[in-house]
Amino acid sequence: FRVTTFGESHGPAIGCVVDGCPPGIAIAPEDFAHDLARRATGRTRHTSARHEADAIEILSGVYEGRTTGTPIALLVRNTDARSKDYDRIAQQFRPGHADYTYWQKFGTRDPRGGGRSSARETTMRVAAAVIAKKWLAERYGVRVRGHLAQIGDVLPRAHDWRNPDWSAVEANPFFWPDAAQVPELETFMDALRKSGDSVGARVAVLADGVPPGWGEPVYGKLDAELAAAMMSINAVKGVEIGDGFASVAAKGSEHRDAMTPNGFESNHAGGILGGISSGQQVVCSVAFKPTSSLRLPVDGIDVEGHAVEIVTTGRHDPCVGIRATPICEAMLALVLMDHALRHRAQCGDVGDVAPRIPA
Ligand code: EPS
Repeated sequence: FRVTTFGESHGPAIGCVVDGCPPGIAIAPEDFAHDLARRATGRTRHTSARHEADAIEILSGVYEGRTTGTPIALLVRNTDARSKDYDRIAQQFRPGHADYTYWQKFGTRDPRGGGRSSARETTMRVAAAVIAKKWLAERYGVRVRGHLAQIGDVLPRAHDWRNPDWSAVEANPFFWPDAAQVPELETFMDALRKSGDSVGARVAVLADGVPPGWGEPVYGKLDAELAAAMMSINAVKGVEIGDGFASVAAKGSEHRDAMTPNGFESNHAGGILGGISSGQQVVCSVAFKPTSSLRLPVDGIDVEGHAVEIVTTGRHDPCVGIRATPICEAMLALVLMDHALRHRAQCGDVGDVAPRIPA
């Protein structure tokens, strides 16, 4: 199961091609609307003001409402791409942005709205994962869900981050699990936006119902591929599986997850042992850096190497991590579907062995 995306933020369209999808999955353009709207800009004052309809066109791979097994091509047309500023941006490198490294690599770049390095690209990951989420849910009862677990230095108050109140998460623009805290976040974000600055965020993504056996023991470990998938999202600077970096300070006697005939007694490992799913909840948390495009001036250089003061105007997210919850869900679903198919191809039902303890 392989997904490639194409298109630039200010080009005519963005799209993806999904290869290796099983035939027979019922899919229609309307199925994409919910998750694309969760990720989109312009829906609340706390995200970029760019307004895109993000309407999916299915170009291939679906006939009479069902996948055919051939490549699925999905397209979204850009309708609100505008800037007065291409010439200036093309002459400067915005600190913290991919401008400089694209230039060093390619010797050229598409300066329109960040081109490929824009968060716009993630639209198509979310679109592709709508198919994966549907297949995983229908075939295996797997549910992939996420929420914001930290924004700047603000943490949710009392809550179990691996088992949050999901109805609260979906009822506010921050995907925040603590409903009572939402007014505080609104005030925090309003002040941040007015100051012209940005903050980072942590997204938690969880998959329930994953059977044991998905993953590979050495080269294609489930956790290795999850980490790579999350790190491939723009602005991601860290990924943890299970207890992640907190494992450093733990004793082995605390960290190992004791097993009983009735199930595991804990889940420090995050549902993956030796690169293979254990049947427990798959637990992943992802760190997003603060957006670098700010109207606050910063030292930079231009394409001739001269010092310049850089001020980025235009529409930007004060916290790109807010919109990242559906993106992280998407990457988790895509990796899980790939591994489900790989496991089936190699092992068939061999993995379905006794004893199997409950999740
Ligand atoms: C982005 C800047 C803004 C965002 C964009 C990401 O776009 P523009 O340059 O057109 O003002 O709106 O995100 C999206 C359009 C999207 O759909 O995610 C940036 O600099 O990365």
